[in-house]
Amino acid sequence: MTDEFTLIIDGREVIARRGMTVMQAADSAGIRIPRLCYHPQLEPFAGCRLCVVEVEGMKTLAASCALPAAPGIIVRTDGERVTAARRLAVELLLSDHPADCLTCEKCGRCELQQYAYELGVREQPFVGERHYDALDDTNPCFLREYAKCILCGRCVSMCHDIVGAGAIDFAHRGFTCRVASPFGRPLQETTCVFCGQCVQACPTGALVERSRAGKGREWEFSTVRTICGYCGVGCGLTFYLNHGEIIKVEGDENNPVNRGRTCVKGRFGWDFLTRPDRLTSPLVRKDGELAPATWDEALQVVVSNLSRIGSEHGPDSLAFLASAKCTNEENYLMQRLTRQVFATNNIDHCARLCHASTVAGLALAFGSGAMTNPIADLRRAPCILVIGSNTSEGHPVIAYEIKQAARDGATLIVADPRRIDLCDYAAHWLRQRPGSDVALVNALMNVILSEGLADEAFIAARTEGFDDFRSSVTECTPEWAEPITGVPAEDIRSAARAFAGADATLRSSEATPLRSTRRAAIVYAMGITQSSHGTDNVLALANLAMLTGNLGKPNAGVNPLRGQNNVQGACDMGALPNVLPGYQRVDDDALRRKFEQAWGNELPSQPGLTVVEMMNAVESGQIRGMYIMGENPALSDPDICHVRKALEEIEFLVVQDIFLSETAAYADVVLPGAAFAEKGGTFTNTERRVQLVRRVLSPPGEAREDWRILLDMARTAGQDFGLDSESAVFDEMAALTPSYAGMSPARLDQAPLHWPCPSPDHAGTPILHTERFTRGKGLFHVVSYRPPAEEPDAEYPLILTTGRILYHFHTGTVSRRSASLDSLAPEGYVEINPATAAALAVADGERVRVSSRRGQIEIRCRVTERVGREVVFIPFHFAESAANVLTNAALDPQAKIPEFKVCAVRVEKAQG
Ligand SMILES: Nc1nc2c(c(=O)[nH]1)N[C@H]1C(S)=C(S)[C@@H](COP(=O)(O)OP(=O)(O)OC[C@H]3O[C@@H](n4cnc5c(=O)[nH]c(N)nc54)[C@H](O)[C@@H]3O)O[C@H]1N2
Ligand SMILES: Nc1nc2c(c(=O)[nH]1)N[C@H]1C(S)=C(S)[C@@H](COP(=O)(O)OP(=O)(O)OC[C@H]3O[C@@H](n4cnc5c(=O)[nH]c(N)nc54)[C@H](O)[C@@H]3O)O[C@H]1N2
Ligand SMILES: [Mo]
Repeated sequence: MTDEFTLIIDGREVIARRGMTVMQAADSAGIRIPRLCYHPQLEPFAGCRLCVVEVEGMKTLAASCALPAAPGIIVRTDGERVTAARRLAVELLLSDHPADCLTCEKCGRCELQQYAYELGVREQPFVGERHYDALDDTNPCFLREYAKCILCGRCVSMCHDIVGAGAIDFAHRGFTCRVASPFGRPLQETTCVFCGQCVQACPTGALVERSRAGKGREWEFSTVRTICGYCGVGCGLTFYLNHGEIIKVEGDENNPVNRGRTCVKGRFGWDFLTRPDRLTSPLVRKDGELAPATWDEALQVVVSNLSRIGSEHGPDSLAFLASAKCTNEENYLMQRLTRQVFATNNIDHCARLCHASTVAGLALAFGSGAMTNPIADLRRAPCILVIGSNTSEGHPVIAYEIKQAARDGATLIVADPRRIDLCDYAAHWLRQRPGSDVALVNALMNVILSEGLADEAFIAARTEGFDDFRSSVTECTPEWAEPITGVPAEDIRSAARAFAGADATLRSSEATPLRSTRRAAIVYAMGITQSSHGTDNVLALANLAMLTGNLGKPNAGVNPLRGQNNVQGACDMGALPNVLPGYQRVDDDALRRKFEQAWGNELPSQPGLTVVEMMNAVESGQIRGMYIMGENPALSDPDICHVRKALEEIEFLVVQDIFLSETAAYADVVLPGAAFAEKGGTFTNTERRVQLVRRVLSPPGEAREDWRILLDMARTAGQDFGLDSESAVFDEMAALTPSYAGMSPARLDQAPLHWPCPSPDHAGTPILHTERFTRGKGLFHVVSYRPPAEEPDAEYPLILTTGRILYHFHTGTVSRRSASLDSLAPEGYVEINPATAAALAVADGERVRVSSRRGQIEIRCRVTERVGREVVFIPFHFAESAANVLTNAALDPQAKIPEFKVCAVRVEKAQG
């Protein structure tokens, strides 16, 4: 290749590429140059002087981390002069460094200690004034001891350049220079998001995880690499253990998804695993109370009750909820148990509350409903539209990529009713009224069409249905959309131009050669899907991507961010009422027969009920027995007063969980499962990447892996599946699921793979629809704006929208049991705009009553500009102020997803 050249390092010929530094060239040749301030993910800081090298013809030594490699130069990385300079650098650092290596937490992993050892620096030769900063232990995640800080700047760069939090910086100059938060305030009072990237990057003992303190020396630890159990990003984590105890967690630098980064939950939110209130034995209700029982007894009680109900009232009187927290293997077994042993298709899971509209909408438009492009594509996308995704809180590690892209010149468009963190990086922020997305997106497309910005070639070659679609948006001018969405018409116009690549001012093609000005990626999540018109919203976004030719290519696509750690996998595994694994329809005789032959039973052919329909069917007496694995509908479903009534009334309920959840409290039998870190198997992340999960700990007490429980259950019911391990389950599943057919646990142990991966020699498919759509041509749909199911009126004048915060996960069963997460966000709240608060005469921090047609809660109010005047927001994580007491169970007609994002409420000052 033309941009390759050679240079000489330590007498060896080394091949380098244009743009490499001398340090990178040396690294690639296996020549190790010492370094302290350098970090491979960061811009060179060139402050520590440890990486100095001698270059022939240069008078002074040069910092190799910042020195461009050039053809023919002759470099020496060792020798007396270089060593003396390095030794001096280390001596100077040590002169102001506590010599407490023996008791320092980083002993054995401290890079300064290592270089002192290598360079033979035995004592502190310079005696002078020293820093004696007190230990700062004011935050729940990590300790800060700045006397040990060597000002390498890695933590500061991580915080600014990678995470975009900007919570710490260098303060003062000269001797008093130190890393500090603004005005030295506790980190909780800054923009810190407690991701801990600073801790992972720190080369000395200045930053140390709290959990690690006093727990042993680095060389005593063993490590296990696995995948995070929180959200759908699927970050690789490295667990450090000492004698079976978790000491700390770091981001796995070798995982291609996160490359060492994490959010606060992945890094610090794992202590729920060893809480004393974990379920450790099966419980069976006797005389009204849940009492410990043996596994044999519990399994017997479950099977005899479910079988009895099934034979008395028919198999469709039973319903099963699988779990997006569980592995692919477990979800595969759950649907096999449901269909084969209990002979019903009444199986569903939380994807119904989440991306059911994505699965339905994208299947209609493209033929398959998943993220079209990999996460890494966002980093080089010239334009990104984030609509209805609070990425910084829901998918933080993806937000790091988006923020870096924006800093590098990508045009970020945010469409969200709330002023979310990403608005700070956005060139355009469209604050639409909740529930008005179809009007907004149709208006964007109206502008693109009327200004001639559509990708005609793509439309002609790759799509159908365009003409009807085109005429359907001719009336949808920005002026038409303005009163519906609340977004000024001119803002819609400029965002549309930006999305279609017609604002070519910002691009820096030099720095990012992959960029083409016409590409744009769409990122969306619950703001789009959780609507009674969720499928229409998704179809509108699919139209927008096709209209601008943004499919089947890098740095573009329609990217629904999947929520739970394995919600993509639970859908792939057929934990859905209408499809078997691999989206093979239950009512397609040929496909169903394939499974009947493999399993040896006849299978039901009628699609079953969805989550909310199941709860309604309990009320009407149609569903009498229910088996819930790893879901907490008593808190997560809409209109929970109604759900709880159903759970109370149901004849027989089994809950398989790791804690006694709000739902488990209603159960007749509770089965103790194992958490993500206590089992093997696979998770499929939001970008369709299938990754191996590895066991870090043993399940507590008598708790069992969910897959084992499901196999035991089938056996108790007289059907031995003949499977005895996670990998045996995977192999059976892969043989029946074309998109996973080329995968095996052994292959995944080498590297994760994106589905579809149809054969063992197939490399996986990071980008979908490159040559053709799954359905052949992409299909444009006509979608018209319709208002939400419930609109504000005189009695309930405000719009409630609900969602997430960074520190908690869903119903809080795990995150609220993590000491650090709980301490960072101990209480629920309602966000109210200052003008609205003033009109209601409520002040920040006061308790208010929020009521809807379904119920009322009391909650503290947070007065903030994040929401507009007519909108209030409540995070749904807090059982004591549960948002879902208020929400509306109105469903999207196609996807059956409930309208979590819009209902009408009233807010009043709480009495007394
Ligand atoms: N910390 C944390 N992370 C999580 C989770 C968690 O519980 N906690 N859950 C995971 C799961 S399962 C999921 S599904 C994802 C969800 O991730 P997100 O979808 O990003 O999270 P939400 O907070 O539900 O809502 C996203 C945004 O939708 C906006 N919104 C509200 N109404 C509308 C509307 O009508 N239109 C538009 N366009 N936007 C609207 C809200 O203001 C909010 O900013 O997060 C995953 N990650
Ligand atoms: N108001 C409102 N409501 C919402 C939403 C919203 O935005 N607003 N979002 C909706 C969305 S997108 C989703 S995905 C749902 C989530 O709804 P759910 O899935 O019901 O919520 P989770 O709290 O994640 O429940 C998971 C349960 O599994 C247990 N668990 C964890 N790991 C394991 C395991 O390995 N094995 C077993 N057996 N159990 C385990 C946990 O203790 C917990 O009880 O909530 C929905 N509800
Ligand atoms: Mo979700």
